[in-house]
Amino acid sequence: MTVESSAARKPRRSAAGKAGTTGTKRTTRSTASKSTEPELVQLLTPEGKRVKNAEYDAYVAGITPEELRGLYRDMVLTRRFDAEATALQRQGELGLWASLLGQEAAQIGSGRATREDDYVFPTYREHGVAWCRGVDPTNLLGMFRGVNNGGWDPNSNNFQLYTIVIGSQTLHATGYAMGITKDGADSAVIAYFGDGASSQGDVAESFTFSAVYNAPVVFFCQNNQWAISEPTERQTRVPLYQRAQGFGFPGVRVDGNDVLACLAVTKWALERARAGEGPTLVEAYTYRMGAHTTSDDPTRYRGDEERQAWEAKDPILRLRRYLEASNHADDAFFAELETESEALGKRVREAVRAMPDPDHFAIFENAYADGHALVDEERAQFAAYQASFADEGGH
Ligand SMILES: Cc1ncc(C[n+]2csc(CCOP(=O)(O)OP(=O)(O)O)c2C)c(N)n1
Ligand SMILES: [Mg+2]
Repeated sequence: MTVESSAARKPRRSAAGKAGTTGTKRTTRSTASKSTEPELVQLLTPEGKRVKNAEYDAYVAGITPEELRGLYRDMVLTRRFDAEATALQRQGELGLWASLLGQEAAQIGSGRATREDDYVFPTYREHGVAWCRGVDPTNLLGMFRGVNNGGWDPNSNNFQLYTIVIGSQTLHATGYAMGITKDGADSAVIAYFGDGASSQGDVAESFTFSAVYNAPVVFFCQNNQWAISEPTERQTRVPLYQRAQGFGFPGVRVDGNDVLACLAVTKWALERARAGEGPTLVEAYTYRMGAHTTSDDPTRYRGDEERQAWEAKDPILRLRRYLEASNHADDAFFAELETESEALGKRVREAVRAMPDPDHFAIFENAYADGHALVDEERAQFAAYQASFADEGGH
């Protein structure tokens, strides 16, 4: 298998798509200033008003009230699950948790845009995308409890394991996307990463490779304004979506707190990929409402005013306003969802507490297929350490 063959690959379908393969005509303002409101694709205002968009309306034109309620349900249940996980960490049941609070629209919109046969490469924060892919939320918690090394079979839902090595999954996604074109597959790949990750060499390399090999991959960057304590200004002097232009593929900035816009833009980008038109960079402009992880204290590096400004753009609230104003959901729907949320919280709590502790020595078996002298030494050291606890009986 040579990489040259995919470079010569022709678009699999001749559909021209809506955009060329270069340029950033959708969103044109060029400023690194955070104080300037960025130009972005928006279909629902923070007040829940539907606004027309000539380029992207078509991608959500057929959406039914039931599907809109479904998006709302996805976001509410994801937020509930996330809150439960944060609480479980505080209660000592999890070692760590990375909350997605505030990013529900970016994740549910993009996640629901994927097709079953598409393949998803997440970071460690994509709990909403996992939900859309059908990964049971309780499975996300094993690694954070320290009882397993992942928690789900990536190929069951085409949802890779969480990746902590910042940006590395964009290379995995690119390689995978180059591979599926050789298989003649008509599916696409989506790689999630953050604003901080955009500074990693891996991300730049994946942009180069995917562009020159015309790989069917969507780079979905959730710009949540922070990389732990570093603001986006420390990552880039231009809006992130504009980076794509230099690599020769389109970049779009979408309102990451608008689930409809995220759905529409991601559908467009995935369709481009499937049609053989190569990669797209989607920058979902959003906000990390909580701490980076439960080990972080954001009050040390950012003020309350910023959070308050973003609370007014809450992704769940704006869809609720739209559903209510358009009579697409009644009180009974919201009440039932509240009951369902509570049941989910309870199920997650119980599942976590029931997770069996792993064999303490299993970790040594996962490093090398055929063993290694250094690992043998470390295993022996660990065994001696364990044995030093008399009441533990050596384990
Ligand atoms: C290669 C690498 N460098 C550094 C880290 C430590 N680290 C963990 S999360 C993080 C910030 C990531 O920020 P961003 O990409 O914006 O994603 P977010 O956490 O905001 O979702 C860093 C530097 C890491 N995990 N991997
Ligand atoms: Mg970030």
